[in-house]
Amino acid sequence: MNGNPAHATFLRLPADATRGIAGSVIVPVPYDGTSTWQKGADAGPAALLEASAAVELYDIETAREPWRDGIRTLPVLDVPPDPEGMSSVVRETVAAILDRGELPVVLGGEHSVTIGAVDAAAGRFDDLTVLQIDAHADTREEYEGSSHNHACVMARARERCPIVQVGIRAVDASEMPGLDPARVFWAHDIAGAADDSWMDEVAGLLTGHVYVTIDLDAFDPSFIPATGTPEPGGLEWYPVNRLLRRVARASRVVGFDVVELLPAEGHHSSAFAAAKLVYRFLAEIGAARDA
Ligand SMILES: [Mn+2]
Repeated sequence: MNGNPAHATFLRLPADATRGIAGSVIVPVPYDGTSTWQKGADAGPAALLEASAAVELYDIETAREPWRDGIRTLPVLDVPPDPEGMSSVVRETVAAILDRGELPVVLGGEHSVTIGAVDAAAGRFDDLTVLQIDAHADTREEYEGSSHNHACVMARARERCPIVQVGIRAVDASEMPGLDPARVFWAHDIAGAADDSWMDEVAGLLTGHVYVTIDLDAFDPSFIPATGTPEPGGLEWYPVNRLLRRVARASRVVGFDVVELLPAEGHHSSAFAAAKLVYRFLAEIGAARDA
């Protein structure tokens, strides 16, 4: 490997490390235009990319080196401040990646960065399902004057395709009538589950093509505290990894995002966990395609 990328890259891979391979494309979107409580998610992509330099390139669980499948990192996406304009830029960028047969991996930024990515994926795949792993349902029709607020992400997604929601433990009363109990996997039920059979139910609801959006606040704040809205009672590391493995084997994952990292002094473990999560999911997707 040689060559020096002009911008921060995932795993600090040289820009030409896997030239010519149609692999995955990391899309950093440092956007924080609509978040409602703690600000700072715009610093998320840079913190994740910096932490990724410390991720081991060998993945133990799949016995693979996923970077060999090809991982490119785009320069930080230049987006306008309004969420609708930002969503258009993300949509065009992700659509171009999908057109090349590559796998987009969007790094937030706050959760509204997902809207454009889902738009692009739903435009390309008729049988898309969006799997959301999140503490929040994010199904408000509108919030603080915008239909593209981060609290509205899944309301926009379900206009395009079926959705499945995992890890949910914070909703507004107005959202409850619109949630489908058969497609919501509440955090308190997951915490009390005797085994992983709920993951089979999740996989059973998916269609041939799946886009996965991972809000880091889905995880328990005891080990990922650096998010904008940390909710207690979150998911643990290994169950989520097992879920991602099942999803990658049950369906074709056409893209995913990891959002809402809000870097905080003394909490670099959160950025590292986010980086490792991206690499682990790429490992599972690659292993499923090889199988
Ligand atoms: Mn959330």
